[in-house]
Amino acid sequence: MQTIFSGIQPSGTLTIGNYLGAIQHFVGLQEENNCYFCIVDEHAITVPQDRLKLRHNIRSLAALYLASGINSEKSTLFIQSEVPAHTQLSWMLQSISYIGELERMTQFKDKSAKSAGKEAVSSALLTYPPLMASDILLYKTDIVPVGEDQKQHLELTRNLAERFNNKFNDIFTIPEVSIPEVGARIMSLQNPTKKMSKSDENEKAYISMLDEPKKIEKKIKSAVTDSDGIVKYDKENKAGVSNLLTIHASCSGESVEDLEAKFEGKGYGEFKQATADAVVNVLKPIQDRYNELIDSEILDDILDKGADNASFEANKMLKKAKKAMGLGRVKKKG
Ligand code: ATP
Ligand code: LTN
Repeated sequence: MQTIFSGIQPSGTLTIGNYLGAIQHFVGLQEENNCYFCIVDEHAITVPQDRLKLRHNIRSLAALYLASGINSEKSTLFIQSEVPAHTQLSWMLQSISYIGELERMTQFKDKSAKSAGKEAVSSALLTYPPLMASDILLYKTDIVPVGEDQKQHLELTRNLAERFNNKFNDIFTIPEVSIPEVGARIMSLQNPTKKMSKSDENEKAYISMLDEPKKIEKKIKSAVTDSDGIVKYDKENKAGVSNLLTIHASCSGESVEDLEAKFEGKGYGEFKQATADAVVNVLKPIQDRYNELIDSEILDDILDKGADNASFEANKMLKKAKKAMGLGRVKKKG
């Protein structure tokens, strides 16, 4: 049995990208492994958040994890800020992180470029990766399932773990990254060279997991494609159509080649309609379960239990790390 850890930020309502690139794969992993799934709210505040919206998004993300098939009997589902060991270990890992390596992170560069100059970028955006490393390392994680965009953060996590182990004591497991073959990088519907993101300011760029069927249809119909009218996978020259093919294939279970054959000689109208139907088919049952869970006490019970279980495990590793670094004291006896 292996230990799996992954996290999602409550920075908006999850998109079909988060589902296909991440959650969908988490569900299958629960059967054979020891899984931790985290709502990383402390990562979300590395960019400004409205407090009421953040509160709502945290609860909503918990309900979406469960509605998508995360089973609290098999996995630990918890909120990062409810387990203080994460920020505690993160401080210690910051002390062995170099500013240069943190500044090289693509996510830092992209997100800080969006803000108006360095003054408006929080220092937490820069120290985001050591917090992510601490999420992972606290649980002796073997495998981290994520979308493609997180590969660089995982490499840094491995480097930090090795650096710590070499410098102090060999306590951390070096985690492996796991990236799905299809769906690892769902692109924006409005700009198919950019990844679909739940915090995109243009609502038409993403499909939210809670969008109503009509809205999904509308967004897919207005997705940017090209003018040659051929349904064919060609990421370089037909990024929009290729992205829709990936979404369609991941949702319906058909292969991209089968879909190309099925829509040969047919226009984008028919293809887009079928893509919307495939997405709705996947999301509708999830939305129904979500509505039952969102205001229930069951959700609170699951999150309480998750935080207790995670704290118990995380505190053991935190203690080891403090000891390895020489923090605190050893009590005198007698
Ligand atoms: P934000 O836009 O707020 O930075 P995000 O939409 O990129 O957020 P995260 O919370 O950072 O989402 O990511 C949660 C998980 O979903 C991660 O494993 C990430 O790799 C995956 N993921 C995010 N966007 C996509 C995407 N467009 N395609 C595939 N996987 C994705
Ligand atoms: N940085 C990730 C979210 C995240 C995460 C983690 C993923 C925070 N901690 C630990 C895997 C494991 C993101 O932006 N998607």
